Amino acid sequence: MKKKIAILGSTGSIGTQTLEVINNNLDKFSIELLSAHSNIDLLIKQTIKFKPKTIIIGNKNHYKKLKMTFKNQKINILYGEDALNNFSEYCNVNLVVTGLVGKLGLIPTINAIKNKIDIALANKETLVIAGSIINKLLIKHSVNLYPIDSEHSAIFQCLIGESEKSIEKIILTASGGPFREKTLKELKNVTKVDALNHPKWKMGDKITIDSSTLMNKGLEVIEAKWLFNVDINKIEVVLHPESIIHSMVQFIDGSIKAQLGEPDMKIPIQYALSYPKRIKNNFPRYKFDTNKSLNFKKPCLKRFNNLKLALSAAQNAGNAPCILNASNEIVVESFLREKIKFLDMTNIIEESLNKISYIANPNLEELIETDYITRNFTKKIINNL
Ligand code: MN3
Repeated sequence: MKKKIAILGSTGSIGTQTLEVINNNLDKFSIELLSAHSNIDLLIKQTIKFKPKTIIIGNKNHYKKLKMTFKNQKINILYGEDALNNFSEYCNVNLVVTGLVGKLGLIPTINAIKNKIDIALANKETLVIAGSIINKLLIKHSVNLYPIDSEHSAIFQCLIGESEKSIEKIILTASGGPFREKTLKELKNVTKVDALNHPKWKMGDKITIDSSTLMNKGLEVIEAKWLFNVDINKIEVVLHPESIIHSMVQFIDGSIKAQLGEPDMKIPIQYALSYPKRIKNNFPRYKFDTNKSLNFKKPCLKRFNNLKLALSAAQNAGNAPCILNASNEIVVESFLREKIKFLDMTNIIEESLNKISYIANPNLEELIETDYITRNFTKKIINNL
């Protein structure tokens, strides 16, 4: 029987690569639902090719065109955030791939869990905001969540056959992004174009900016904490510019396992879809004879204050990671619109973390409220700059 799949964010970087994987394995997977924000032309192409029963477009302005395009066909066409949040009502699937960006992924993920749909998660912000709530729901509804993030897929693979109790340390590798070697002075004037030019990974704009500020690695530390149930103190970040080792686990006997490969998101995506099996593919292989060295270095928290802020938000827990994430989403958006400079981002996030009220054990409503207040607070700071 084919595994039935829904993809949220099908026109983004994760969505398109998921469809590439599925296109190579049409005997194993079928597409039941696709959602896209506003890239209607690509959504139409994907719909013609993969024949989902339901499609959701975020931007209402495109709804009419979709209706016209598929007017004589039995495709359920929906629009808006409500439809996305409740996507599970409109499909019968075994697994949902959430390739959504930012907080937008939170409610659809919660609804998927409540409807007993397994999750392949690329949307790390969901765990950053509400990891504790998500984990409780996963247990309550016996739902599996498989990481797509390459580092977390690596750790997941290293932990097969191991028990959580024997983990001594998780070692998250980081490419360091395009500004790894830049001084603080040089970072002052880097542009959006420089930041979007990632040396190793081709990804969406938001995560590429997060990689250039190392916020991405901070979010990934928090993501790892919830995925693998480990204390923040047991997670170490190591710069590894070649991005060949995708992450490692050190066990209590001193043994270290690593997962390696070419930096290609299709590998972790395919594994999340096929787990516990592996599927043969023709993706490029890592060649030890042409790649001479792998390098490692400690990240500089002075130059990359975002990583420090994320680690301390993770330590403080409660709604602190939610504040960190909400403020970060707004500053990244403003940096992309060239309203603020590179180093403004980290200063504004720090101010948000200092000023927004702390809640030790927030429920979902309090987290949504924190997110809302933080976004407004951050926008105000930016407008007053
Ligand atoms: Mn990653």
